[in-house]
This record gives sequence, C-alpha cells and structure tokens, in this order.
Amino acid sequence: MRSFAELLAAAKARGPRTLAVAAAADREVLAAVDMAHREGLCRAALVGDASRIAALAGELGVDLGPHRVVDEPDAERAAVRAVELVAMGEADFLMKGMLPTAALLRAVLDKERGLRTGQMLSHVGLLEVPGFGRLLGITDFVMNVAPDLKAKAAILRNALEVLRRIGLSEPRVAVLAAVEVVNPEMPATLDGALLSKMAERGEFGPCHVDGPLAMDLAVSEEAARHKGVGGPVAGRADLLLVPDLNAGNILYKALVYLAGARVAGVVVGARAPVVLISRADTAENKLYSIALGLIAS
Ligand code: COD
Repeated sequence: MRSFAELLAAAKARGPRTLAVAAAADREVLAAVDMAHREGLCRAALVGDASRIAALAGELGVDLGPHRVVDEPDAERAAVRAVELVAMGEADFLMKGMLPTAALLRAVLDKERGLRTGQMLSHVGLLEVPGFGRLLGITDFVMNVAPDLKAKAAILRNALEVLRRIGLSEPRVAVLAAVEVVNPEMPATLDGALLSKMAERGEFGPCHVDGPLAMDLAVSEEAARHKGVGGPVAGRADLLLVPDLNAGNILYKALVYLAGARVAGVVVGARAPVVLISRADTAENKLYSIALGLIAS
C-alpha cells in the first residue's frame, strides 16, 4: 500500500463495521463518520450531547439515520460509555471525538471496565507526504510519553503488526536519534543500537531495524550515500520509531503543517483499535484514520 487511496480501498473490503465514537459532537468527527459510512467502512454509535449532535448534523447535511445516537453530554462519561459499547461487543472499534486524548486513554486503560489485554498499548501514525512516494509510519507520537527500551520494543512490535497488515511483509524501521553513532549521553542512540541488535537476533520477526539513525539517513538515500551508511534501512525506512512523544509529535506536526502531509492514526494493543488523531486534524484525516482502524481490527 503506497497511498491513502489504496488504504481506503483495502478498508472498504473489510467493512462495514460498527464504530463507537466518544464525545461525537464535533463538526470534523461527524463529517468523517458520514464520509466513512458513505464509503462503506462503518456505521457509528455516536456517544455525546445528542441535541448538539443533531444540530451539527443538520448544519452539515449529515443523515443520522444509519447511526445510533447515545446521549451523554459529559465528555469523560461519554468516553466510558463508548468504551463500554466496545467491551460489550456492540461496537467493533473506538474513536476519539471532542475530548482530551488522555481522558479517552484512561477510559480504555481502566482496570475493570476498559479494553486492556495485558499487552502494551501504543499509537501508530501513518503519513502520506507529498513527493515521498510511499506511506511513512511514525510511532509513538500520541500515547507513551517517555518510553524506555522495554516499552520501545513493545511499541515496535505493535507498529510492525500494523505495517504487516497494510502489506509490508518485512518493514524497514529506523530508530531515530539526532546522530547515527552511539553516544552514551544520548539514551535514544543506545536504544537504537539495542533494538537493532534485538531485531538481528529475530526478536521482532521478519523486519529490518537500524539505529540509531538521524532523520536524514532514515528517509534520504542520497544522505545515506553521502555519509556512507549502508544496509537495507538507510534512506528507505517505512517506519520511524521516535525517541519520545515530544520529538514524534513535533515531527508529525511539522510534516502536516509545513509539508502538507495527510495523516492517519490508531492506538493498538487494546481489545479493539482506537482511532485517534489530534482534535485539530481535518475530517479527511479522520476518515483515513477510521480506514486504518478498520484494517488494524
Ligand atoms: N499500555 C498498557 N498499559 C498502560 C499504558 C500503556 N501504554 N500506559 C499506562 N498503562 C497502565 C499502567 O500500567 C497502569 O496500570 C495504568 O495504566 C495507569 O498508568 P499511569 O498512571 O502511568 O497512567 P496515567 O493514567 O497517568 O496516563 C496514561 C496516559 C495514556 C493517559 C498517559 O500516558 C498520557 O497522558 N499520555 C499522553 C497523552 C497525550 O496527552 N497525548 C498528546 C498528544 S495528542
């Protein structure tokens, strides 16, 4: 899969499924759900302020007929209710609406009523960057704030699973740092070297992992040639494993706001995928995220 058009086509083949949306009273969210429904991806359980949802649907010309509306005006309670719908099997996957990311994730992580599996949960972003020619994965720029080596290994396993589902049988992964040499004062470089060794020993299944790699060496074959860095990953990464949430978030927003990238995002590792990108992201990006959620489910 090299584009979001192909992602959408693959998702269509898996749909339609039921999507529970937490705090659904939002213009972009409703527009995305409407597009996703018309593409045959899903129908939705829209959990949120029912009168506001109806008013927004009226303004947008969205037909709520195919969907179920669950009235819960309080955003945190809407998150709990949407999670419950997934836990009870009334919905197949979950989506963040107009509420803070942490509020939804806390409902997902709730020990009694959440969607834990015992596995680490992490976010996988997929970007379509103009002129790049293929989809680029980035993990984790949403959920895990400052992962250590063990957490990064789990984040990598989760992301590899998603990449395999979009057709990459041996994903090429760059573990990013500021430099490509190990510097004990820069923990991200140590993590890069260790993860690449773990991959060499087969701990992540079929894939190629190289690190530490600076951003230019991960995505530019010319830069890799220039600096004399070889191997299957340099210049050709499918996935960037970022040092922490701050670095990843800045990278993804730079690609979106300065380079015109489109983005899809999903949290995996729970009992069902959680469609999750920034509240400020467009309806179109939310549609692609729903498509990615479907493929991950
Ligand atoms: N996978 C599995 N279990 C987890 C994970 C995870 N990634 N994170 C926490 N847990 C478990 C812990 O083991 C513990 O049992 C429980 O959940 C609570 O753990 P805490 O106390 O560390 O977690 P919280 O509730 O303080 O925070 C968890 C969040 C996911 C909310 C937190 O990590 C967070 O705020 N992440 C950033 C979200 C954000 O603001 N993103 C901004 C970009 S949009």
